[in-house]
Amino acid sequence: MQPIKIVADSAADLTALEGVDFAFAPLKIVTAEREFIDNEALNVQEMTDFLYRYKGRSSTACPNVDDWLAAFGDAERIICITITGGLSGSFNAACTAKQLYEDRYPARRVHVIDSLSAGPEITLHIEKMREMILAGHSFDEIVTVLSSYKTELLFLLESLHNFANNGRVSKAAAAAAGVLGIRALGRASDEGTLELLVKPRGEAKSLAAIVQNMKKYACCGGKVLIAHCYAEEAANRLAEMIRAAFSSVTVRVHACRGLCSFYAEPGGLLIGYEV
Ligand code: X90
Repeated sequence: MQPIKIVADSAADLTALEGVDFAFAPLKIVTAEREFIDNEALNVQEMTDFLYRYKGRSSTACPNVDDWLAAFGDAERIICITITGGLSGSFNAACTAKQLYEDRYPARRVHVIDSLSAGPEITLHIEKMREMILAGHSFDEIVTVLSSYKTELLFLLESLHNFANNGRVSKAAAAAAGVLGIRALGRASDEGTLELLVKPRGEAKSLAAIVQNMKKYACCGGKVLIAHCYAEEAANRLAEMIRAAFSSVTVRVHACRGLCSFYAEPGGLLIGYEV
């Protein structure tokens, strides 16, 4: 059987994956003064500090076709997952790379998945791929199982400034929802865009609202991954609340890498879970 490589972009918050062939294509965080490549060498703390002080415009850029081809390397079988195509060009670039790759090497196969999400929801799908590869499943079996692997993403953001400034939500919509500079809880919509749910006040109410919406949006007591942007304490507190609310969950907490930190902003939490 052909070995299978997992390829993602840096929105998955993973720089390495044990026991399987893995590579990722980094996104970039761009300012007039400095550009940050979201790879394993990025010092996220230093980037966040710089952005906090920086008064100019900042934006992001998705991997281009060559970045994806570099991540594909020379693998025979590739399963590739991207940040939501609803907010980024990453998925389109990966699809173009797949076409070129398969034309150039007719015996090779690339399956590209639009996660319609970001951060820990992508990580869950990658962990599922990894488990299946290690258990010896075939490329086709893994692709089939993944297509019906159901997960959700909730996010608690301190501000939507970087989304609004980059046209990922319209300024008018953000202003109408009253979320500029205000904490908002939302979910990744079925189209892979931001769906705002509530504007909770204070940390206790915010964390309670997350648990409440996990119930509403079908948390099944399986795996939960919490990614935080400089909010480790809140993330750990939330993990305890989730363990208390759902029997049989396994909850893990990790820090966002560059791209997710840029959009989540300090204080932000992303919660991916199985449904
Ligand atoms: O430049 C680019 O192509 C990247 C644009 C990325 C925009 C989305 C980043 C999301 C980061 C923040 C909260 C969760 C959002 C839910 C997505 C549906 C994570």
